[in-house]
Amino acid sequence: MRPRFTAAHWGAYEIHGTGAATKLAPLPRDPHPARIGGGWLDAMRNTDTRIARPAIRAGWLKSRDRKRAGDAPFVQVPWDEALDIVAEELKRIVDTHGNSALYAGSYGWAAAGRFHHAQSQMRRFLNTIGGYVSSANTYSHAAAEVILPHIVGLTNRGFLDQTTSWPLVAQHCELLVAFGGISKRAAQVTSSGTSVHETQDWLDRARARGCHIVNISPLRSDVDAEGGAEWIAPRPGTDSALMLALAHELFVTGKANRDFLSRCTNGAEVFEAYIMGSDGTPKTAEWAAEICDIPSDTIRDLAARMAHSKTMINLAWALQRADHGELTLWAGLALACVLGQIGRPGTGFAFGYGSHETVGRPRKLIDWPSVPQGTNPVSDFIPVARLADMLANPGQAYTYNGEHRRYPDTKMIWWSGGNPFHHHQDLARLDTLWQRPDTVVVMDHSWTATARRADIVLPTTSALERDDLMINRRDPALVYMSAAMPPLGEARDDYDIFAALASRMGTKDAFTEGRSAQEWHEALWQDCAGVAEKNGFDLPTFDAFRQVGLFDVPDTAQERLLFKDFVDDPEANRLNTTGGRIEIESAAIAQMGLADCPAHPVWREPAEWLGQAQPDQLHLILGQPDTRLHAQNDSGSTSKASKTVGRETCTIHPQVAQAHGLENGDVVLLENARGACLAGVQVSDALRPDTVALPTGAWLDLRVIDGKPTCIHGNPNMLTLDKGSTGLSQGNIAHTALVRLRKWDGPLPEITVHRQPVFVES
Ligand SMILES: Nc1nc2c(c(=O)[nH]1)N[C@H]1C(S)=C(S)[C@@H](COP(=O)(O)OP(=O)(O)OC[C@H]3O[C@@H](n4cnc5c(=O)[nH]c(N)nc54)[C@H](O)[C@@H]3O)O[C@H]1N2
Ligand SMILES: Nc1nc2c(c(=O)[nH]1)N[C@H]1C(S)=C(S)[C@@H](COP(=O)(O)OP(=O)(O)OC[C@H]3O[C@@H](n4cnc5c(=O)[nH]c(N)nc54)[C@H](O)[C@@H]3O)O[C@H]1N2
Ligand SMILES: [Mo]
Repeated sequence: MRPRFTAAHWGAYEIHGTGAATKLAPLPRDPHPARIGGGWLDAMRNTDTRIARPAIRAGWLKSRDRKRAGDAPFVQVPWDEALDIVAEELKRIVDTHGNSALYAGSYGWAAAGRFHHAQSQMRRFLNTIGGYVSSANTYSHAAAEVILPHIVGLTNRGFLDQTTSWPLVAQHCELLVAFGGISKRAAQVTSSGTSVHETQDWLDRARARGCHIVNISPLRSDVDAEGGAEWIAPRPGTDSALMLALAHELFVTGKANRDFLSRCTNGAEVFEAYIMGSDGTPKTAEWAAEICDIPSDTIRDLAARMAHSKTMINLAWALQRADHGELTLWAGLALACVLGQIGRPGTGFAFGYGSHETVGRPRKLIDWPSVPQGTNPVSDFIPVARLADMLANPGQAYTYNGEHRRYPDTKMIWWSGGNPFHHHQDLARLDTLWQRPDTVVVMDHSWTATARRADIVLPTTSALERDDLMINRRDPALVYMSAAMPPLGEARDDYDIFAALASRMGTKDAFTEGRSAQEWHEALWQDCAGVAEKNGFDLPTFDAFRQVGLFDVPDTAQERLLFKDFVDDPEANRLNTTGGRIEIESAAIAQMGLADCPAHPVWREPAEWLGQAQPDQLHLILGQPDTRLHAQNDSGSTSKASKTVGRETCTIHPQVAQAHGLENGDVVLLENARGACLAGVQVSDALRPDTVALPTGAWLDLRVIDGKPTCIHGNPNMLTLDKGSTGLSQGNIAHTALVRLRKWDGPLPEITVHRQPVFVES
């Protein structure tokens, strides 16, 4: 029998068997299937953590109280009752306070299918009833999204689209300097789904040809050790100082590419003067050695090797998810300009090789259609990571990309397809501020920490319970996603839920356009056929596609070389910046007058860092988890198998283990002024001794222990700092946090977040 298929952000799968015997098998063509996939099916079958029926928080139902807490009791109600209540409340909020009182930024990854995309459906619905306050940018790379248009004249997406392709790196690059590494772990994932995982192979090919990789990161594992890589581990948050010192070294040794600087950049003189000490401090190797805590000889030696090799500089996205993240990205680009190898095969500058599987993929990009969302009549938005600030300070002023804006006054929150009690920083603060709005509606398939903090919970199907289309402009295959299991309990598709709400709001025709989900799939496919035709190929009929399940887009091979045309002829191919070149100094940014983001890249001390730490403080490293996508699949077998005594596992250095009398399998309390969490211990010498690594994504299980808000399950966002990266982008700074650690020898509280909440009768 011909297999059926499904897909997720971490890969595409064949569906084998039926009923209890159903199994998912990665596509045979995928050389490196994602580890994450192992826990998908059982997480979606987990009746302890799935939401089976609509539910309303008992306190809200009874008296509209706002006591949203992780352990709040719920009343299960029939669908019609839940939908009536939601529609009534939505009308009340909009009529009383206007649509600007509805915050539905609803950031999150949801599922990979093109039609049943939670946020698209939600926005489409809310746009039919007058709109909502939205959010700008992402948790992934907000700082880059805002600064790149100023300094290279491209959006972040445009920049990623032009990233030099991996084959050119594999063929030509001699020295790959990877700030934040290039890891198999993060490259498991790409937004919208992928039929193959190739990043690892490109890295291996480069190495096989003799390319030397320098992993500049607190973690050795940020480049796989088996393949071989040199490891330099500066203090976290100090990369920009290292970059400035590398540039200094190039200038003083006469290795700076002055031809490139004068032809292709603006502001190089000011930058050079700063590097040479216009502020009183030359940015020498000794200067940076002190800040970064690495030997000055290492810096000098690396600069020399960069100058005499064909060198590619890559920054992992993580580097700008930190205090002054804009400046770090900018410093990396400026260093690449001083080196002057941008625009040549396999060298120059990249942002995010390894951060997503598709970055640098040598494929033609095809702009497939998506579900039209309509237009939002409300123009108000917040920078996505300023969620808690918005709740704390309605009306307060803040800056964003040169604008002076004010936070709206939120009375209702709508979240579908995201998990702020996973992704936001300083979760104890968010937990307090979350009590402010009148009403919180959450749509999800699982009882996440966010669903538990809602007033009204509407259970959705997961991607495994419905048909959909995997259509990713960066992937060479289109996948017809077939349902692998029936909807769990009373779960409904987001589309059906919004259609039923639209009926109640009087906008059903506008929302559905009279189509069923399958009719939407067919209509989308028709639109795809038009796009295919423009690209010179035909798609099969919808029925044929559904039968076969996979379509391989023909002739997708395409290589790209970032800024080649511009570097070949900067006058003829000006960049879309103020001065038409790469801006090492930006008049537009200078004009904003931001204290924390001046006119050119500089070193600024982060809000918290090891250079200003007590001897017993450690820097918290929180990479993306190897066994999950964020908090998704945390209740599945693969994620659970990676835990220690049921908690997220943190990695500590043997010196820390010795100082605190710890060994593998122990439990520690990580804490700072903001909160605390319990984590299991794994000892390894593959990280800086003054750091502790704890992946993100353990479902928040919050208690108060010794007066302190504590996640007993190991969620690192209890410890992170909720502050904008700079007044330019206001991006999150998840990677900027110091903690203390001690052995936990108290009783181990039982984890309850992987169980159903308490249900009561109304
Ligand atoms: N400390 C720290 N925090 C971080 C980061 C970090 O590096 N460090 N990284 C940040 C980054 S880069 C990101 S992108 C964010 C990610 O943050 P999120 O995207 O919020 O995390 P997910 O767990 O992927 O949340 C997606 C939610 O959608 C739900 N869902 C799945 N399918 C459907 C569906 O069909 N319908 C509906 N309604 N819901 C569905 C899932 O169950 C899940 O709860 O986290 C950020 N947070
Ligand atoms: N398995 C898996 N893969 C994922 C995801 C997932 O949830 N699970 N999420 C996806 C998403 S949404 C995104 S945005 C991308 C993010 O992709 P990345 O940002 O590339 O991934 P991270 O794991 O956040 O960070 C990479 C590494 O940066 C290092 N690092 C931290 N601080 C510093 C520093 O100050 N200096 C230097 N030099 N290095 C530092 C850490 O050691 C960390 O391992 O990952 C994607 N890939
Ligand atoms: Mo992300």
